Amino acid sequence: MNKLGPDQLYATPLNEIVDFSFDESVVDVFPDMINRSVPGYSTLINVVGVLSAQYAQADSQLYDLGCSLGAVTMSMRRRLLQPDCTIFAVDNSAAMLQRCRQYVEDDDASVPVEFVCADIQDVSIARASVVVLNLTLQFVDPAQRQAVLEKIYAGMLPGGVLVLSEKLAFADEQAGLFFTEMHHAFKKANGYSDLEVSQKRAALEKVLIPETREAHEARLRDVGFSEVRQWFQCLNFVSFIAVK
Ligand code: GEK
Repeated sequence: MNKLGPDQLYATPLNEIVDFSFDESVVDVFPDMINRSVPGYSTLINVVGVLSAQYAQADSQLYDLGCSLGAVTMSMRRRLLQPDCTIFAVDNSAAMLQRCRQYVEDDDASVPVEFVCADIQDVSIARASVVVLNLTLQFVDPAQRQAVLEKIYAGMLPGGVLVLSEKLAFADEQAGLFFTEMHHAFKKANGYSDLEVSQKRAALEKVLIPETREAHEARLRDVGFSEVRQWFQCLNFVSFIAVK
């Protein structure tokens, strides 16, 4: 078993900040990184499992798109009560998916999990009762996001749900400044230095592109979802549930 460790990827000054990628160096520090960087992450993971159990349908498929180390997959898997379901854990980082597979196989829940190393833009979705995009759509080219959601919608069963969690941008400048400052304070309270926060921000600048709440809600409705609700917010991180 590989050892997990503290996230120190940006702790020393770097000559050049390259675009962030989910490579081998990130895998070992990922749980520490995401817990210290995303306010409310553990609540998100726990409640996504609860929501999934409510909406999962017998003999259907559940998708964890951008699964990283499988936190959502495990939360869904442990709570699922409906028979004959399969969970698809999808990520385009081979390093992430390999470790995810190891964790899921070490877990003793019984729902079958299929591991798919692919871009979520290319993966096919079928007979889906639950699809989760937990902090993943924000890494997809904004011009491709509508097509990804349309493909997901088309592969969902009536009454199925999409759970979409994202970092938010704000149209209002004051709100944007407030949430940026508070998110920075959250990271500092979790032990990151100013240098770490600023180097990480530079590495993510072209890679993680947040959109506003209004843009997300409008796109989900445009794609066809009949009910769209925001069920979670902690600082500048939100989650929506959209029902087909
Ligand atoms: C969690 N959901 O712990 N196709 C497939 N995977 C992708 C793509 C893509 N186009 N783009 C990014 N990824 C997880 C957290 S992390 C969020 C999700 C974060 C993958 C990427 O490899 C990474 O594993 C994940 O999406 C984003 O609940 O680190 O801020």
